[in-house]
Amino acid sequence: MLRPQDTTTRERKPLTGLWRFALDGAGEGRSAEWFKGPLANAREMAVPASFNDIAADAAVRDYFGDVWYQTAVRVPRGWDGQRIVLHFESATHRATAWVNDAEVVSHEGGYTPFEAEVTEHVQAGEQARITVVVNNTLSFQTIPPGVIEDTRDGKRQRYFHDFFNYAGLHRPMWLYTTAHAHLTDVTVVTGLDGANGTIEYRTRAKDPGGAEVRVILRDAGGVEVASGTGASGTLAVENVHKWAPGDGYLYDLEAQLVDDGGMVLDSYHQSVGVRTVAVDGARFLINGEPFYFTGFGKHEDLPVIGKGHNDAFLVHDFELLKWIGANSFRTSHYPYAEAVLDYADRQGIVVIDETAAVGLNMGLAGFLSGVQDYTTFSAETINDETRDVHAQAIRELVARDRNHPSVVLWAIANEPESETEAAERYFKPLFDLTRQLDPTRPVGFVNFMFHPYGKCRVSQFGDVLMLNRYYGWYTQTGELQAAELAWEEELKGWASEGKPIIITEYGADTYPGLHAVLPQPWSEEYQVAYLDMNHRVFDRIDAVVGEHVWNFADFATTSGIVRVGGNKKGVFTRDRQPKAAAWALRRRWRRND
Ligand code: GCB
Repeated sequence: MLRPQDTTTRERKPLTGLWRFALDGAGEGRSAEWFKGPLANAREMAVPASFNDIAADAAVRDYFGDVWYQTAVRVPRGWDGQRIVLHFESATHRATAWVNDAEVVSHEGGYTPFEAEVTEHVQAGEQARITVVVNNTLSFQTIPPGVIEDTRDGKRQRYFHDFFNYAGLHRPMWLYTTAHAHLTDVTVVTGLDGANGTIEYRTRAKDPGGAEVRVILRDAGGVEVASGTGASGTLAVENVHKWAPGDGYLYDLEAQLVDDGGMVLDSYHQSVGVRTVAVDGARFLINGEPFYFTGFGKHEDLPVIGKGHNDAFLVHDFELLKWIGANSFRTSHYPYAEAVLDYADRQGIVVIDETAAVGLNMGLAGFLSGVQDYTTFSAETINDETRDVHAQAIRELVARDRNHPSVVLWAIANEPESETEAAERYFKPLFDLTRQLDPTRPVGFVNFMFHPYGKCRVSQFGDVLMLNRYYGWYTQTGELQAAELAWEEELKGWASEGKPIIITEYGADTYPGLHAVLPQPWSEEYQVAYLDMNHRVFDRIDAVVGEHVWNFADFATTSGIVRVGGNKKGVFTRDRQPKAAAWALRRRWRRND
């Protein structure tokens, strides 16, 4: 699937704005065919946004089940004779859409795009009614998983991850056109040979007839530097300007479908950053040079709009990354909006790209939200069907993000159970699948502190070890010396495996404005002392090739006695004000500036 764009042959129209919106608590909308007319009893709802915090209403915030969105759009007059497509950048966690009375598409999974051709259901110049039913329920067969439990107060959605289950239409939606003969896919793989670069490209097309593919590569100044013909091929660039951390240099590859008469039927632009990624022993190499990750696990999480994409915060967050000296982040715990990856490409920020497979660990469940006891992997809980859904989530992530130079590593799950044979059986095929889909990037998963060195049975499959550790917070709380000893001991064990280690999470909840002369947990001083302790350990172990503090900013979670107004491990508050730790990190990460 190609992302909608405006080119000489394609046009798009955003479907963002205020939509009609209704909860469907009784679950009757589908059988009552609510899509067949104006939604009754609807309120207005912003798109893109999570619906949960927009209404000041607990019934909306904690709702699970079907919600309905509807808008009317006038199809541009000039679109007659074109192929017209309805495109969703995401719908969390699943959706079905109708155009006028016709059902056009359904999709499972809350963070990847989907689309449907709607040419035969709309008419240029006329209005079309678009209705979408979005469902946010989580079960043991969804990624991420969850469960509905009976309580004295009725049914409740529980889940096993530590962030609020924001839902809705979080990202932009589009109507767009292509010609009937059109490109359906463009893939690029880049290589380096000394000062020269190579770009292998592959294209696919639908109904091309006799048309042929032509590609033109232009540099950032728009000057043509290479060209080729054929559905696939390799372009060479002499004295290539590499994409590198801190230098988001991009070429533009224009792929065209050209008919016998030389007419361009379709034109699509793919940005290309020429770089290589490799693991060599315990080193992580970008362009053949050792790379050390500094940065954060983040969230898509904002006041009012929840996981709604917002360009102002996108730019602001990257400014803060630069201010603090971060060169990278992880898309914890789901694929982020495509605009985020595009921006990371342009800014030269490195990304660890993660699926939404978070919370496949019943050991954690009770701790976070007091849910009942379950076995993680069993016929009734996480099973083969879940793995199929997980595999599909990996396929869609790789298909969506494989052309981004910023993405250097796939994280196929966060903190799953990994000590058991069942876990080993569950994960082995998913690692194989990821490597088959993308042989050019290392693959890993993020290991949980209670499946430590010597016990984990899944890390054997990873090219890189990614560890989340909270010595001095969840264990040895307030006892940083004891934490330092225990942490170094475990890390030395991992280092003996000879793989690069990225500390994908370490952090301490910190209430902004709480101070203590003798650093006490929750104070700003403790967060600084805790990070210093971690850094002393990392600096003593060569195999550590990265440090991602948990978290960039405070974020919303479910209620629980371990959370005070959400998770407070942010180095910035939820509204992006620095805690003392932000200044301390800036001193460490920018010490060579
Ligand atoms: C973790 C999880 C993350 C949590 C964090 C915490 O290990 O990966 O989702 O928010 O710990 O703060 O407990």
